[in-house]
Amino acid sequence: MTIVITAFERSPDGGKGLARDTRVRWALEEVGQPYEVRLVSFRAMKEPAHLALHPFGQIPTYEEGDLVLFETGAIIFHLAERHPGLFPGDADARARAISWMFAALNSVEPPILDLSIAKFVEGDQAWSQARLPLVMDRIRHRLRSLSARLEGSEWLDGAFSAGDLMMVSVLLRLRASGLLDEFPTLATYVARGEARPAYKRAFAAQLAVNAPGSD
Ligand code: GTB
Repeated sequence: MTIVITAFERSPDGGKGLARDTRVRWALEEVGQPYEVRLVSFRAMKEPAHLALHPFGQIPTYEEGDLVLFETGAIIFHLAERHPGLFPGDADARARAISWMFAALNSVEPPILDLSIAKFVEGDQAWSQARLPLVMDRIRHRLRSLSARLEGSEWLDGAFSAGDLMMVSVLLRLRASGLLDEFPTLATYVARGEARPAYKRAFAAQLAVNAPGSD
């Protein structure tokens, strides 16, 4: 059955791989599943055909026959359950990998999103500059704990898992802020994720769509 995901027709990041289809592409590459991509414009995302797939009118979505999924956490969880490569065989290790997926999405990503909102959505507000140090410190607070836990290990819990895929994907968004470089353990961890052949294939595939001049 052909797997079809959706992605931006043209990502605002110009191919840096920060839009969330990249993490789904990465998971598909890790488990060796071929997939097709349907590109959608910002307008098409809010039209009924796409809203039937994604209630909030966003990307990415995932279609596999009659199954339609949204939310990258759910999509990657589904792939990890159905195919070898992203969850460990041992039941307890699998449960811990799931903890790390949730940690990435619920504990680490929210303060990082706050920074994007503070810069790009609220940036023209009079109070925006004054709030930035506070937002950055909330991120540092999380990164400090994560870095301490990761110290001396390649991955979060033994072998690479969907937990690492999600955590690296979330952390990648910090690179431009310079915050990642304050935590060398995390910067090396992210680089380790990016060095995986599956990540490289996923990155190249989104770049082919989004790089300037790639019409
Ligand atoms: N919780 C959902 C998930 O994990 O699937 C969040 C999905 C989401 O935020 N999708 C974004 C979207 O569709 C794209 S990834 N936005 C359009 C809209 O809401 O109308 C977020 C994103 C967009 C662009 C960049 N960038 O250019 O750097 C980075 C991340």
